[in-house]
Formats: sequence, C-alpha cells, structure tokens
Amino acid sequence: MSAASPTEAPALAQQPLVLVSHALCPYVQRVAIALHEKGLAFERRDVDLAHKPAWFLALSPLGRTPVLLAQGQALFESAVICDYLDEAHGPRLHPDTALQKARERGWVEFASAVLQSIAVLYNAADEAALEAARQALRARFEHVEAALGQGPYFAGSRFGMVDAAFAPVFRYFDVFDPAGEAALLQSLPSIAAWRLALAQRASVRAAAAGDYAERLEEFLVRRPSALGRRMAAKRGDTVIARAEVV
Ligand SMILES: N[C@@H](CCC(=O)N[C@@H](CS)C(=O)NCC(=O)O)C(=O)O
Repeated sequence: MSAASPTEAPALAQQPLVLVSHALCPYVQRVAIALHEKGLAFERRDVDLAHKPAWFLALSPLGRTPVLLAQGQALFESAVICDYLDEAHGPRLHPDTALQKARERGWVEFASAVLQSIAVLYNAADEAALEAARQALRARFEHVEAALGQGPYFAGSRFGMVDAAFAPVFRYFDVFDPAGEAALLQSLPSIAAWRLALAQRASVRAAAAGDYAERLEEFLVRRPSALGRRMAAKRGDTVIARAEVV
C-alpha cells in the first residue's frame, strides 16, 4: 500500500477534503461511505500505520485513521467525522428526531464493539481462544439480528449511518466465510439480507479498493493466530507469521 512521506503531508488549506486512510481500516470506510452518499469529492491519502509519519501524528492525536482534513481543520474519530459531514452536507444519513438519532448512534457504537470482537477473533492465539471469540462475536450478531426490521437497510428503506458503520463489518466475512468461518453468521436471516443489500450499495462498493479482499486475506494469513495459521495452511503457503498494525 502507498504511504505518504512527511514531505508529502497533505496541505490542509489546499485540498477541499482529504481522507487520511489505511487501505484495510473499517473506520475509514465508514467515512468514505458517508462522503460517497453525499456526492462529495475527496482525495484519499494512505498512511503506513506500522511507520506513522510525523505529519500524521501531528494531525491525529491518537495516531489513528481516519482523519478528515476539512477547511483547514483535522477532524478525527470516525463517528465524529460522520456526524460533521451529516450536519454540513445533505442528504441526511441520520434520522430527524433526537430519539431516533440517539438510537442509531448507539448502534454505530455497537458496530465498533463488533469490530473489536472481530479483531479478537483474528488474533486468537489458539483454537480454544478462537472458539471463545466466535461465541462472543456470535452473541453480538444475535443482538443485531433482533434489532433489524424489514430492511433492506437498518432503518427500512432509508440508508443511514448504521448501514455505513456495519458495511465494513460484513466485508470481513467475504474473507472469513471461505476460510471456514461461515457458521458464525448462519441462521441469522435478517443479517443475511442486510449484508446483501449493503454489498450492492454503490457507496459501499466505492469505499474500499477493488483488491480489498485479497489484501485482507494477505493481512490475515500473516497473523500469528489460529485463524491465520489455518488460512495459511489452506493456501498451502509457507508464510512466516508476522504481526502488522491495522
Ligand atoms: N475509534 C476510532 C478507531 C480508529 C482505529 O482504531 N483506527 C485504526 C486503524 S483501523 C488505527 O489507526 N490503528 C493504529 C493504532 O491504533 O495505532 C474511530 O472510530 O475512528
């Protein structure tokens, strides 16, 4: 992946919108989806999170992607960036009423908890830890299944911020399923239909590179974890397990 060097730091004032990114970051995808939904042009600038450039650390106090450079400001934290975009630019992705907005923000937070459970899964050191991680993740998805309505999106016919937050979650399963983890989402019919609807949405498709699945697989195969070893064995690779920062 390309990483901007300190001398390539995006000039804050010169670009209308710059999304400071990592190719595999699911939180970056949320922001990219919101930008696409609003038809906003932006430049995407990838950083190497294993070797963070000084300009990036100066803009991102937590040293994390995404950062959105907008009107001379560096905005960080995906939920905050998405809320800013929604207040500043139509069409609205959040619902109109305070109560519904609060409910949906809660589910955006829940999507972050699901992403953390996914990281526990792909980092699980051995089969016992992997099974425990599967069960924890499954329990989270059962909550999601219970919260879903008729679809096609979280809030019915309206594509919203919860959809933007969960679309990157399901992208992991495009790689997990063939790796032998398809049972994790089995018998959750509303999630299956939602996942399909999200995968077809133009903004979701545009939010990650065309070779995203191959890159993710490469990242996972190199994890020193039970899942990584199984994927490497399945591929017949002799990949040396090497942790990467994502
Ligand atoms: N709560 C943050 C999470 C962002 C996050 O965890 N980003 C990861 C990449 S996906 C990162 O930058 N990790 C590098 C690090 O923590 O050092 C958000 O929603 O923006």
